[in-house]
Formats: sequence, C-alpha cells, structure tokens
Amino acid sequence: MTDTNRAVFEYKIGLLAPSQVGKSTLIASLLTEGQRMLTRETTVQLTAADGPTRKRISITDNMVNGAIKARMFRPQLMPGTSDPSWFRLLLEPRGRDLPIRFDILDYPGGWLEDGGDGSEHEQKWNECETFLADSSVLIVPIDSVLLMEAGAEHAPLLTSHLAVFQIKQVVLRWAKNRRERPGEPAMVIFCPVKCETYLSDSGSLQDQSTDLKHQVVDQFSEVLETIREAAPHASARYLPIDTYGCVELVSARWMPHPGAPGDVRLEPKYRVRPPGTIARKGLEDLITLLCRQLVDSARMQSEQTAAQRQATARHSRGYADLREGFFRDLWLKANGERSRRERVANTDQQRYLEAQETTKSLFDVLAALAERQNGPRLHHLS
Ligand SMILES: Nc1nc2c(ncn2[C@@H]2O[C@H](COP(=O)(O)OP(=O)(O)OP(=O)(O)O)[C@@H](O)[C@H]2O)c(=O)[nH]1
Ligand SMILES: [Mg+2]
Repeated sequence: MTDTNRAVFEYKIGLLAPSQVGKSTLIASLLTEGQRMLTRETTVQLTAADGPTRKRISITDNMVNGAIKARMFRPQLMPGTSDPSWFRLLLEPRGRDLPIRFDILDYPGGWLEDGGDGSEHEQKWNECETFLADSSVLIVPIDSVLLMEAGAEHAPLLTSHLAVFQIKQVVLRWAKNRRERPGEPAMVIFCPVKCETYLSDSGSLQDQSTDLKHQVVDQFSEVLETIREAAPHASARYLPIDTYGCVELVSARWMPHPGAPGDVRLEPKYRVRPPGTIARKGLEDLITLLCRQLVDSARMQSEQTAAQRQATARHSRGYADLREGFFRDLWLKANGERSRRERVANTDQQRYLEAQETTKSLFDVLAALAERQNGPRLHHLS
C-alpha cells in the first residue's frame, strides 16, 4: 500500500501464454465484462485508470467486433502485440475514494517462446519476466483448439506449441518469490480460451468439458507440480473462458510455418453463429476470483496498518498526557512543547481512524463480492 495522502492498493497480474493465444483479447474483455457485472451486481466499479489503457482496450474491442461482423475469421491474419504494455484498472467502491489498482502486463507472446531473441527485445523481455515473477496472480491462457484438434500425428508437438517448458520456468521464479512473501496473495489460474466448440453452455452441441480439463491437467502437470513444491500455500484454479462465445470452429489445419516447433502451425478458421452477439463466458468468475483475492489481501494490509497506527496513536496520546512534575509541566506549557505533543497525538489518532475507515470500506467491498455465486466452469486444482 502506498500511503501518502490516501490509501492505494496496487497489485500486479501477469499473463503467461505464447503468441496468438488470446492474452490481449482477454485483458480487454476483463474490463468490459467487469464494468458490466460489477455495476449490475455490486456497489463496486471497475474503470480504466489512464488514457493509454482506454486506448488499448478500444483497439482490441474494435478488433473483436470487426471479426464478429465479418462473420468468418482467421485469427492468424490479425495483428499481434508488438511491444509490452500495461493495462491499469481501478476497482473502487462507488462514492468512496478507495482505489485498488490492478496492473496487467501484456506483451508479444513470441517473447515467452524465444526469450526475446535479439538484444533489444531480450532487455524488454527481462523486464516483463521481473513483472511476472512479482505478480500476485498469474493467469495462464491456453489455446483449447490446439489441445483438442492437434491430432495423433502432431500430438508430440503439442507441449512445444503450448510453451509448457517456458511457462514452467516463469512459474518457478514466481513461486519462489511468493514463498518469500507468505502474507501476500498467490494464485495461478489456468484458463483454456477459445472453447466455444467444446462446452455446451456456449451453444456447442457436444459437451467435451471433461476431456478439455483432462488435457490441460495432463499437459501442465509439471507446472502444477512446480507450484505445489515451490509455493505450497499458492492456490491453483481451472476456469475455461470464451471471449467471443458466439463463434464455432469450421476447420483447424496444420500449415507450414518456418520457425515454429516442427515448422508447422495449427491455423483455425471460425464462423460466427447468428445473430453474432458476443456472449462471453467464464469472465465473471475470473473477475470475482481476482477481486476477492486482491481485496481480501488489501483488507489484511489495511488491518495491519490500522493496528500499527493505533499503537502509535496510543503512544503519542500517553506522551502528550504525561505529567512530569509541577515545575517541568509549567515549563512544557510555556515553551509550547505540551501543545506540540497534543497536535502530534491528534494527527496520529486521525491517521488511525482513517485506516480503520479504509478497513471497513474493504470489508464492505468483500461483502458485496461474496454474495456472488461461482459459476459451474470454475474448478479448484489445489
Ligand atoms: N474463438 C475465439 N477466438 C479468440 C478468443 N480469444 C481470442 N481469440 C482470437 O485469437 C487471436 C489471438 O488473440 P490475441 O488476444 O491477439 O492473442 P495474444 O495472446 O495477445 O497474441 P500476441 O499478441 O501475439 O502475443 C485473435 O484473432 C482473437 O480474435 C476466444 O475466446 N475465442
Ligand atoms: Mg497480444
């Protein structure tokens, strides 16, 4: 908590996925859906904290809507992220000046695959790695189409295309960091994305949810093991997400792609289901998970601050009221020292009351979030 004039709680959220999986789309949908859900269901609101965040979200939103309006789209033809960028979102109880800021890092997923490859990118990737290792929550978006459509012939390439090894390396560094800060939040959320074709609640005729989860747990078993060993207190969740919802897979073909594992890439083609209205799934649960975890941590921080300030306030009040003998008391009054001590005691008391008020507001936010039921897509992995 930075704690100059007012309380601001800041948390980092990192995404871990190779190129073209859906990181940028997921971040933009998080704000759009978060605003809708929180405004409808709680007294809390989510907003973009700055102009660049608003701009980036509108660019991605246009891209998603453009794809939907085209009725048919090939993700590989859409531009990817070319530079790291930070999305800053504010979570605030309505009518109260108590922001909780989420900083979400977006970066070109190719850098995770090849470590930045090239000195200029390597430096920037190192900064991204530091942010990811410091994050309170890691979200791991996973390409469901890749998992479900790879086919027996290309199955051995799956782990490389999912960049499981690279993800494991980042998670290991993150887990060691989290173990050193046991009082801070620690959560990894595995989010298969683009699962419209496999889950019946998105309108698919067949329900392959069990198969999808099995594939995720199988492919990422070593990453899960790393979390359990290096940060046993961290929680792991499984939550499939559709950022479009109203599309279905027409085809997915392995095409030549020099430089990719096996020099091939799985290229999907989607058709938009009429009437082409975006129907996101799983995002409300993701927002609730993030908010509950991080607001609860903010509440604990705030309680600690309040306890420290209470002790300080008691001490300065005792000092202000301390009687030191008749003549010395006269002297303290005459030279203004007694008034100075009283002013300090009043200020400390005020700071304590402010921290107490902050804690109460955070409790209110938590209570508002607690009322929401989790959806059926969310599962505990540990
Ligand atoms: N069907 C479907 N397509 C999605 C979903 N999320 C993202 N996409 C598509 O997947 C493609 C890649 O999405 P991005 O968000 O740009 O992926 P990224 O991980 O940011 O990629 P880089 O910037 O290259 O790292 C885009 O064409 C999106 O339209 C989803 O939930 N369902
Ligand atoms: Mg991107």
